[in-house]
Amino acid sequence: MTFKNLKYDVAENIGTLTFNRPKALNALNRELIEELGIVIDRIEADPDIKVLVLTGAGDKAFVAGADISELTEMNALQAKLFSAKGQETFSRLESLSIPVIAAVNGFALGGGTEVALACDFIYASEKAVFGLPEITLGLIPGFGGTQRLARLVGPNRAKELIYTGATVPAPQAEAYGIVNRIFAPEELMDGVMKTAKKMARMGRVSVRAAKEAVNTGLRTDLETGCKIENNAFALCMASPDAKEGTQAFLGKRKAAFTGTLEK
Ligand code: CO8
Repeated sequence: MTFKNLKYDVAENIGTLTFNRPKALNALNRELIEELGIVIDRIEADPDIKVLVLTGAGDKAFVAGADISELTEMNALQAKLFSAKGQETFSRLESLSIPVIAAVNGFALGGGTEVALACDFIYASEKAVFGLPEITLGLIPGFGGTQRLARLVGPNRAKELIYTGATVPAPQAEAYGIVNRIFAPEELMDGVMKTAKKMARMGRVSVRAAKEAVNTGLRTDLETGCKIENNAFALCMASPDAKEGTQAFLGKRKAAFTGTLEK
């Protein structure tokens, strides 16, 4: 299937989704959000995809936000529906059962920072710039940015960034805990793929359980989170991959995970 605003490629069990509107710095229009939803459906239905990578076409931007020319055409109700659609789609991205890495290769502003925050973690080029500049347009973030940024960096830092619309270069974003690792621009995708391949070799059941334990646990108190972890641990223990992983360790060989559950 081909898309108008995205590219989606698969190699070695890794899906790469490229926001592909370089003339508009990959800004998110309604059609692109629809297409993103279709790719998410496809990934959920494909057990061969073990990791998803998100990046932007061209060498300037990851995503420069929601498409401002489209926003100006919307009334309040249409904007509310678009915000809800984006929030829902980014939440589905966040809840994908596989790891998702944002490879931020340039500007990630507004909706660009918001989609990156819905990924499991962010690797960035030295040229990357983050920020939620919606306030400078008389708006606020509408794709989950007020919520995810505050949870990630704490409310005080998030409020400062959101109220001023300040942009944050990659090293500062790393210091804030928004970015895990920074690379020279030409080394970003290699660095991302190295980590993606490492994760793709792990067992699907335990990767999924780990992601669910962290994500669901963060939405609750520590005691309940530990209970979630405890149940997820038991599920892993019942999987063929746990037998394989532990026996491979004892046999001093490399584990060959199948990612299956016993019937
Ligand atoms: N939307 C539409 N077009 C854009 C966008 C955008 N967000 N960003 C850039 N473009 C276009 C420019 O209009 C320009 O087009 P053209 O060549 O036809 O004039 C082209 O991309 C190149 O951009 P610039 O010439 O501006 O490039 P610069 O290198 O001078 O500047 C910047 C790069 C700094 C990234 C600059 O383009 C910029 O500030 N962009 C806007 C950033 C921004 O404000 N983003 C937030 C948007 S609002 C948002 O994300 C809200 C999300 C929640 C929505 C909720 C639903 C209602």
